[in-house]
Amino acid sequence: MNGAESLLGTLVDSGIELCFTNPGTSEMHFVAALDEVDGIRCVLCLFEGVLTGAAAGYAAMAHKPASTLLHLGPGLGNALANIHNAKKGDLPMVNIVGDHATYHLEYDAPLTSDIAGIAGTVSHWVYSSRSSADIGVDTAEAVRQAGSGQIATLILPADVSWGDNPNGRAPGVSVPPATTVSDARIDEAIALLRSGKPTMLMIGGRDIDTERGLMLSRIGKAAGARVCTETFPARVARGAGTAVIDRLPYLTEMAVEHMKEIDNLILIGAKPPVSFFAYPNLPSAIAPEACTEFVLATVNEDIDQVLGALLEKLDAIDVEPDVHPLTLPDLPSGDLDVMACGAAIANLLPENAVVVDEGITSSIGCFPLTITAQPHDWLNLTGGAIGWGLPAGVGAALGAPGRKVVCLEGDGSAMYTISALWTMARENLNVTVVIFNNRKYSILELEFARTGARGGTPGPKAASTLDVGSPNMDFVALATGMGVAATRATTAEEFNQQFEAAMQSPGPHLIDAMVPTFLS
Ligand SMILES: Cc1ncc(C[n+]2csc(CCOP(=O)(O)OP(=O)(O)O)c2C)c(N)n1
Repeated sequence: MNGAESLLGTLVDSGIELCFTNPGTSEMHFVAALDEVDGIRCVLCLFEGVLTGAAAGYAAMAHKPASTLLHLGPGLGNALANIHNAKKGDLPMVNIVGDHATYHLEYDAPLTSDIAGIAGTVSHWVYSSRSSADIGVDTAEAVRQAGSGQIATLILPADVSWGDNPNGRAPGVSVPPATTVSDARIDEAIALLRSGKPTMLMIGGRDIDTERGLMLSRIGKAAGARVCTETFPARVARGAGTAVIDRLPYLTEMAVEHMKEIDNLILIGAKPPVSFFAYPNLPSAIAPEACTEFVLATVNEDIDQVLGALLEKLDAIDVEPDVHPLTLPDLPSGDLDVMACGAAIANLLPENAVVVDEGITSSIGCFPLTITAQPHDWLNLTGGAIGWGLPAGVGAALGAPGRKVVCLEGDGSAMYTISALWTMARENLNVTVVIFNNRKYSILELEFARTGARGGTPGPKAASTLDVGSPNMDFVALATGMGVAATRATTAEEFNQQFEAAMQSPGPHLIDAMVPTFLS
């Protein structure tokens, strides 16, 4: 057995079933090992940012990491933005980055670079394997480090990959359960809830599933506390039968307003809320200065245990949660705009769908309209780096087989990682992409005004940097050029018909929805 075979075998024995790849010469023995070691599916992506975005979407749905295969420092560099997004969402990933053979590094060949330095910016753990005999153990350690929410990057020199490994595979690793929260900490939270002061429970984390939401609603009602999710949790269950829970608004002004009466903020898997950006005259921290922020559970602690304990101690088990009914908006007619798309999506979304949200300004319209649709999961962009949505759609489809995935995409965001469409076609993934083709970086027009730059009004050069409509992008041509069936919708009736058809047939589809900007 060579090093690469030992590495792959150890991944398989640790429950890793997927490797998103974009290899080069230094990874050829790894690639060869894919045919020697059973149990791992390899999915080719044509740009490294696609494969790490796919790994993030997969982890959100599968509750475990995928592995990635990246080509030295430049391949890793291309992948960084979506590793960053996964890191901010506390989603696990095991990156394998090929390197030159150890003895070749001193020659400073063209692709030589500081891989560990690049990896360190987005990884919790980085290690360069030193010998073929140890690669199995190193791989097991990478999986252990990734656990349920960290980024582990293992550098694999070519000679470690091709050298003999007398030790074979290392024993597989299983992820330990989340850490339990002490009774003392739970009692402190209860004291805050009983303090008589206005208190908010804010939940976040990798997965706010239906059960967690319902528990939180009961607890909030029993304690007389407001309940809220963080602005962009990695995954949240929504739709009919899920609990009525506010989401902290994105805009700083609105978020501050949302929390201005709060004296105690109890955080469950959520971080203390902060403004997405700094703006002149707006605070960075969202909660009022005098508010007590209390971390009841971090994202890596046992959120179910904490919610269960609160339910019991507050006598909330029999409290009826506030639950969304099933209420579908009528199918729209006439001109096509974001609200019409949102109404059609809400009306036609199948039960158990997964919505990947990178619709940027267009999602402001679609989000509220879908809250009483059929039950579904909603994946958010956790790290703010756009170019995540289409890749995350790839990963979500692979991590949740049998479920329909709907990607809501801004036209600008889609272009960063447009080659994800090719992987959707090649793997025949059950993904419907809705492009909100508004021909603008619309959010940046708003942000320009909010920052107060140039008095809030862009000059012609500035305006040209926010306008992606010249030339217009033809997403039907782009998609069909990569093997994805695509149609263009210019009226609400066309959108209804195309979205319904896409919901009823498996495989990838793209709808190029010609809409005015939501903010116009
Ligand atoms: C990696 C990265 N580059 C640039 C940005 C800045 N940025 C934020 S939103 C945006 C444009 C989004 O445009 P689009 O997807 O068309 O959505 P719209 O604003 O029109 O709704 C840009 C460039 C970013 N967030 N991340």
